[in-house]
Amino acid sequence: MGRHLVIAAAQMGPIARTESRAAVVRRMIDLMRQAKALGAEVVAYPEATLTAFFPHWFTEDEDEVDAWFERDMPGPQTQPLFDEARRLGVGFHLGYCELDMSSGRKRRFNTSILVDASGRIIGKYRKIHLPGHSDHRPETPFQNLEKRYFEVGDLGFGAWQAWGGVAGMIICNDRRWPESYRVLGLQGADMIFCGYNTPVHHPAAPDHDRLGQFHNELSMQSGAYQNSAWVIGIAKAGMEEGVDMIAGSCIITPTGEIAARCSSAEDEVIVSRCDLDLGRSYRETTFNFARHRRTEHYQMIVERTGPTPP
Ligand code: ING
Repeated sequence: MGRHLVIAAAQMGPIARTESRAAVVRRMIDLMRQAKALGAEVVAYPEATLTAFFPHWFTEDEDEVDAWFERDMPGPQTQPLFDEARRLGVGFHLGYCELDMSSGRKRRFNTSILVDASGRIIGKYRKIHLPGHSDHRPETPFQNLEKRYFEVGDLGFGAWQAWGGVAGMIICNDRRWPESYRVLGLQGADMIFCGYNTPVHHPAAPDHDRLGQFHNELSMQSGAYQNSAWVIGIAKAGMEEGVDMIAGSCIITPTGEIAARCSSAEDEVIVSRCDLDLGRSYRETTFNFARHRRTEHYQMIVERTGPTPP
């Protein structure tokens, strides 16, 4: 009898700048109930689930920026989500914007957590690959100011024993970098959760737009296959404050196949009964790191800064 876990991806449609946390949490609870009714044991929400994706616009008003962040998790506005999860007996993944004061100064991170059915936070991750720019670019149709509003994550890529397996997290742009998955694969991750807010249009490279959904799936399918892990990609989707974002939330098997995919750009739940042993034959053969990886040789290549001179 394999280790099975029913995982749901709870895709969120657009969140308005003026939408209250309470209203968003009500939407999230509705999705959690739908997922539970479909047999879900774990419900995964997107990156920065609680608010509109504010890095898409510029502000210098520090109080306005701080209003997009959570000082406590759970806090008064997110406690109802934790309470409902406990009532339903489900665990969840949550992406949110974290304001941390523990070091005596204000630090802001693009963060995600794993929470078990009792409401205990199993693990926390802070986004490492921050795309975009820190300067205001008024000439572009929208901004991506993650480098302005967030610090680079300082927790590395962690993996934790959870739900009968090993779970890890990456966030959005992290999914485009193979290292993100590999560091988790080296820790034996069976499942990797990845929320994202991805505009259809890429102002810096508009010719990439037509391949946005393809690159989304290519990145996550590759990461899943090359590290023998389930990858759960969860979008904040649709036209949000004038920025159209891709949907395509999906649950990907360790073989690299898409087991379930959302069909809308709205609030939508998909579920998959995940066999956590499905990656075993790959980890023991094709991707047997101990037998086949040769990091000592990689190190030599990495030290080179360009092609071998003639
Ligand atoms: N968003 C986008 C992402 O990596 C992006 C930014 C889009 C970068 C397309 C490169 C190409 O999906 C976030 N929030 O990282």
